[in-house]
Amino acid sequence: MPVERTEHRGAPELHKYYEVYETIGSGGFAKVKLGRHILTGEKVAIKIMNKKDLGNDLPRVKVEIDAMKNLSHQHICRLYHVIETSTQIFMVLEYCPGGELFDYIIAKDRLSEQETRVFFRQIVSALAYVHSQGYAHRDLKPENLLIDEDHNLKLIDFGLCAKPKGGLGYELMTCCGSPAYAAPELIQGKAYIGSEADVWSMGVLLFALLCGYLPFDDDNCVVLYRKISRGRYDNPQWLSPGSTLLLNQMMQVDPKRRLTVRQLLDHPWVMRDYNSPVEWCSRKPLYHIDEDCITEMAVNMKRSRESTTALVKEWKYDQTTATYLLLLSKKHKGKPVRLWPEPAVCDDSPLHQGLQTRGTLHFTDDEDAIIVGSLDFCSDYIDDCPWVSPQYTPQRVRGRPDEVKNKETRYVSPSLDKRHACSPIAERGKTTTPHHQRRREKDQEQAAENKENIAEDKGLEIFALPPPRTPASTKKSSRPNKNVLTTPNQNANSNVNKPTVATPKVGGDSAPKEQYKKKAAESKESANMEILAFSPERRSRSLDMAVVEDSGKKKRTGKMFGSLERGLDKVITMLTPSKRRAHRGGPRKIKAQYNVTLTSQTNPDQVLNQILSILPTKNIDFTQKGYTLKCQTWGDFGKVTLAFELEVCMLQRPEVVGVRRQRLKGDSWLYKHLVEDILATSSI
Ligand code: H91
Repeated sequence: MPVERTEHRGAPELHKYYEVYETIGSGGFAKVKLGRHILTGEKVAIKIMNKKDLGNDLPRVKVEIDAMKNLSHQHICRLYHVIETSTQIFMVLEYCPGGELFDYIIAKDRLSEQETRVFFRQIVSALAYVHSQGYAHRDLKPENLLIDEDHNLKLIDFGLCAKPKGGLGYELMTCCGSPAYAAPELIQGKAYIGSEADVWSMGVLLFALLCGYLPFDDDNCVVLYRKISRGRYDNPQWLSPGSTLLLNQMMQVDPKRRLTVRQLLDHPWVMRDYNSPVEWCSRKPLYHIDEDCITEMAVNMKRSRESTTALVKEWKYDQTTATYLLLLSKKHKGKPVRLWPEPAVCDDSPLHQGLQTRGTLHFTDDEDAIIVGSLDFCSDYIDDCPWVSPQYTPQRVRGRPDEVKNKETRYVSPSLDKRHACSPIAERGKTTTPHHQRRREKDQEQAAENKENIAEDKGLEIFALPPPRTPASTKKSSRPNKNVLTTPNQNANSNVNKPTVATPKVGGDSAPKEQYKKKAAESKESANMEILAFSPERRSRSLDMAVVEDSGKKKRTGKMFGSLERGLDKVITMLTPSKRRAHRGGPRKIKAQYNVTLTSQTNPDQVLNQILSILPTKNIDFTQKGYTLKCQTWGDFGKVTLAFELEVCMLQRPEVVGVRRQRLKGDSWLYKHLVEDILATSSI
């Protein structure tokens, strides 16, 4: 059976060490997939780039890789491994299940001053460190800050960063970054100091956190540039005098009058509730080698501790680096510092072999996939973003279809793994010794305790559900004007003036964070309850919620790292036609979280048709697969400006239709406005 070709096919080096799952996002010429490092069992994000597609952007990737190798900080996404083939580059990165800060902001409309402060201190911490290492980031925006499983921020995308040879005090010339966040001196083409430009962007970012929209915004670039150059923006009335002052000090047109990051560290606004300056030093310095990790690796590699240490210290960003850093990360999370003690299959050293008896998908040279273990969501693996894949020829659907179509075009067939002929599926399972099995089971139990359920991790559980949307945003509207949607929402942040954060412990940045985590959980519960109480009118506009698929449906919620043996059975079952057909009948059943807009309707086909009739009026191209619409908008030069998915789905409680949305490509704010517009005009 044919399967869709994916970019990482024919990258044995990657599949040797990682299980590769579904696409979780894309950025520029990169596609990001969820993966698992086989030896440690840790989840990772794999950024996949095709050298051919990169073209002139290839140097940017090199810049990013070099920077990320040098930067090791609690608020910077960690690079673990770089794999380069003749055609592709894979960057294996720290996995941040919370997704982008941008989505978090728009799901909540805007953040309270207290929550903003928690995040802002982390941003200041990351930037102070980046600058201390001689770099300027130059592309600071909420899309480039990810939320990890502990609700901490991690800075990403160092492709535009600069390290002036003579130090950060030296001027730069290249104008880069996102215009809305760019400093006046940068857009005017003047020479500028990277760190000063970063402070401006941090000001714009701070404004976006506190307000939920941008201080300088316009569809017309010339007008936007003029607004930025003047540096004038409106302060909404809900901003406290302290916030207004700080924003003003950061968004000073004259860079010399702007605050410096050093000044931000102990700024009164930043210190409020903490009474301590931001800690910016790295808590993860690479020069400190962890003995526990070395011991575990030495045992696994059958090497001495000394030679293992020497190997780690080479920092080659290979399997050794990845194994060490991921073991260290396990240790920091309180998990056992343990590697999977797999028996060697084809090689003496499992560390260098990486091939495991557990679930993984391997591809043979003739492009057929073979399933070698447990994956509850292996169908997700092939469920890629079609337009990113050059081989995919979508059937473009225009206008209003009469019926819901469901074309299942991709299929994974179990076949013999030719490449690893020495370890066919069944035998692999058996090669595990009882000792290994026991240890693995124990680890799996522990992993389960540690909430290793992938469905929970996919950015779904750690988020606070948004507070009920304010009348301004819940109101049905057919206004196509994006400005209306970005109009400052006067009431959204009801807790701005009601501080809920007690004075934290001195000396830590995470002090009020704990309370936010708690609040997040509470808010999630209360928001879930609240849906029931919403009027249909309010429900339809109310929640931007993410999706957890109905646990009854196996697709995404199965414990990915559960029993191998059971998993193998499931894979086979899952691929049987009957099971797939069962899925075909109607829309997916999901649990409402965020990234899902609830409607007041109960008929999914009606909702789908309403959306389908609106898309052409907004010049949105789309391909339809069942209840999922993969949408695209095009720019003047035939380039895709936005790509996103809308999926009509059924919610359980209340039993109404929801629309899940996911941005895949393009400007986040544009996407926010457009999707809100589609949903508002669809009168659902
Ligand atoms: N944007 C700028 O969508 C548009 C979950 C998710 C989880 C991730 C870890 C690392 C990266 C992305 C992750 C991620 C790009 C990562 C790191 C670096 C980098 C890039 C990605 C998107 C791409 C997908 C991202 C979010 C940002 C998700 N993503 N969901 N862990 O350069 Cl250093 Cl491109």
